[in-house]
Amino acid sequence: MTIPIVYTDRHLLHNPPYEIYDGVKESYAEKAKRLTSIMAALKKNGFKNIIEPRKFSLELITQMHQRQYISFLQKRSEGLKKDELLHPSYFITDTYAPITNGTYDAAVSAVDVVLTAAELVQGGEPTAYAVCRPPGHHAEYKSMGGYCYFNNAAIAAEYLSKKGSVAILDIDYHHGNGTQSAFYDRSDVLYVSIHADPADAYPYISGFVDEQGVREGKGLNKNYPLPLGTNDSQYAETLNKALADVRKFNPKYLVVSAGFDTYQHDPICGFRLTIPFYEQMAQSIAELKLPTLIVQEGGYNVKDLGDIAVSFLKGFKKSE
Ligand code: OKP
Ligand code: ZN
Repeated sequence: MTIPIVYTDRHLLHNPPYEIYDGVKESYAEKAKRLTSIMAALKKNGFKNIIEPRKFSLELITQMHQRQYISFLQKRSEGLKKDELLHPSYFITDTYAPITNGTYDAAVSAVDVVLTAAELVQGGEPTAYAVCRPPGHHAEYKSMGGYCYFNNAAIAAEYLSKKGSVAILDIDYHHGNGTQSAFYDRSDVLYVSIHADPADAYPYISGFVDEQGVREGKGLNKNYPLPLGTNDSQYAETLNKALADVRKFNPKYLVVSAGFDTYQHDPICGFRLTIPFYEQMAQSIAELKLPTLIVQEGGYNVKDLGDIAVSFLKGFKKSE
């Protein structure tokens, strides 16, 4: 049996035509085709255990997001015509998370995907992969931003944390400000992130080394910013430090916020990781021998995204 892959095409409902960067309209990098690329490559490479998500109660979203925020997104989304785009004035941190008619439904579907995969891991599956979009790790308690609306990984980690402690390893190129803030004062959830130095890259205002958690969460937030141009061996060295943090915390579950925008040919990012390195990375993660939920975050090279995902999953298969 191969790794269960949870996927639904309801994400297609969200496909904004453009984003605004420094006042200029650009093509939207977080394209629906990203997941098409991943699913095609997985099927082609023998990952055939594909599962439709089941519907979860919306109450699980309210554990990580304010009710007014959730209903704002729903109402604004559903009030739009098919081709309308809204950059709201409230509940938003930047110009990279516009609302369209299908945004709310797609965002809810991503939560269903990640919770279905979390449930499998909780039920004894060693690894499950949630192929979801829109991504989540920039979404905070009451704000959307950076292509994110609901924080899929945080909602799943919260769900798993009811049964035991959780470590979140965020390997997306960008710092997951939303996930960090969700668990910043908690002792039962560790957040460890490797990302481009926020001095050079989005989200600019968080992801620095001195953000280490507060109160019961003190010491349980770890940021590893890396310079532009980081390559495989430099990344591997930092990954080992991050994995040592996870080992020391000794959690019951691991959630990996898996962004593939660290890839050398990503169109909007600046690291230099190669496709075979993702398998190596996954093997090191799998050596933790923890029940692991993989949550799709970023990754914008539509053409190569599928090959990266396949390489990554191969690293987990070896440990089965
Ligand atoms: C989301 B995830 C480029 C600027 C856009 C927004 C990045 C959001 C990344 N035109 N910056 O973490 O991959
Ligand atoms: Zn990213």
